Amino acid sequence: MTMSWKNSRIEFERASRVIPGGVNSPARAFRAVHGHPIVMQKAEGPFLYDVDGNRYIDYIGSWGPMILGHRHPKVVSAVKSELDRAMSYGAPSPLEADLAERVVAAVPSVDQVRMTSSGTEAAMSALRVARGYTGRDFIIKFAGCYHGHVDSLLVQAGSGAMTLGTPTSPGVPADLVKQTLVLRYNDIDQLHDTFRQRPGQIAAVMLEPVVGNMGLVAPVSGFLETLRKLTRDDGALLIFDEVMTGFRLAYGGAQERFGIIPDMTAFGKIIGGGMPVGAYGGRADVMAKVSPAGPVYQAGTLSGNPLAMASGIATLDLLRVPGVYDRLEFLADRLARGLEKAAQDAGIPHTVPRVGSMLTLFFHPEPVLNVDIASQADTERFARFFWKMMSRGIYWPCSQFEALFVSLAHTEELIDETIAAARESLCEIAHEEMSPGSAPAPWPT
Ligand code: HOZ
Repeated sequence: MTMSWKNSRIEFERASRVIPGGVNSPARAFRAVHGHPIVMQKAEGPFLYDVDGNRYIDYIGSWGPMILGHRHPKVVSAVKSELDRAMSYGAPSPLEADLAERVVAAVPSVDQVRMTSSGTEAAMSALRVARGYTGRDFIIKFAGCYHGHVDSLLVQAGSGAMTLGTPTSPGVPADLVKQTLVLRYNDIDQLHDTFRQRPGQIAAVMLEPVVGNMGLVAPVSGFLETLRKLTRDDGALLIFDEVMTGFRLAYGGAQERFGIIPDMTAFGKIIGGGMPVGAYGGRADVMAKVSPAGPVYQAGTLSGNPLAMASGIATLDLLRVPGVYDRLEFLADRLARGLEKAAQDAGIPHTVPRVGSMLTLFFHPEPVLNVDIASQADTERFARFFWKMMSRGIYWPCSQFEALFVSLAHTEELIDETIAAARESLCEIAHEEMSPGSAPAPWPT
């Protein structure tokens, strides 16, 4: 367990002089685990390589997009051949319809789709279209769900905002947030109450149908069904944020897996295959409101960028190979069960929720149904575990409130190596906790 992170520290210090906090997104800052980020220089298949030459089995996959593993040869070759033609047109290219056709064919609720450059843009735009379509202003979101850094959605948000203790960010106008109603995830009674209290006022309910941003939290039976019924009866739109779950939990996303058809869907991550892409889509009559077909304005200089489209198309085509999702399910199940057994044997309170190839090892003994329960997890124990895994070459999400992503590049052997590392780490933690202060802090100081 002797891993040097000297060059990472030097690079991070250099970055910190010119970039706020040394990172271009707070979720990767490692603050909750008391260290500095590990700075990467190469990624290949299931592995990341840092600037000190250390290799890691990667369970973040760039926070979700790398479902095939890093640099799949067919994706690389698709991007390279597009690169020989153009980097950006600022004009339509056939690739945009090629990717849109794939999304429309795959996702049950989507008749039309508009490309953006990020998931944040997709969520933000879907919300504007929903308000434009319904002529209503109120929206419902759920505490602990994260939909990017959009003003009206950055309220009691999960992911980095929750990790860093700013779930509702300064800089978001109080007046704007008055139109955001924040409810408890999985609380069916509260949903009924809210729609009863505000009939005909709610433009949209936006949620992660399976949450990846407070750790992995699955919907309880009846939650999505109730949401569908209440929104439909009220004339509000149901928007699924499938930025993480789209093309991951099934080819048609969470909506295919759970059989619930929303009115609109936000995408990101996998549809760009690792390039900066988002998209939002939905029913034809709703999407008819989007400019220039309709009056709701939304735009983007790099939207539909040919390199990003080529990467997304190649990725989606590789995900259509029969057996792909069964394989992901098998690998992730093996990992979840192995982690559960390792924690149980070490006597560490835990729960390991999993849906498809997303999972979280929560240091909490009860099922995690919402952000209040997630917040009770032992984040200090998590921080110790995180660094013990890192020093064993396992790149784990740097917050208790993020999910692990299993890819098709992982193998049974790598999963078993990960479980063995977790077993050793958890046993060490159990031992150290019996004689507090006996072991040095596992994070780089
Ligand atoms: N949704 C991602 C993590 N939960 C975002 C990563 C980021 O904010 O950098």
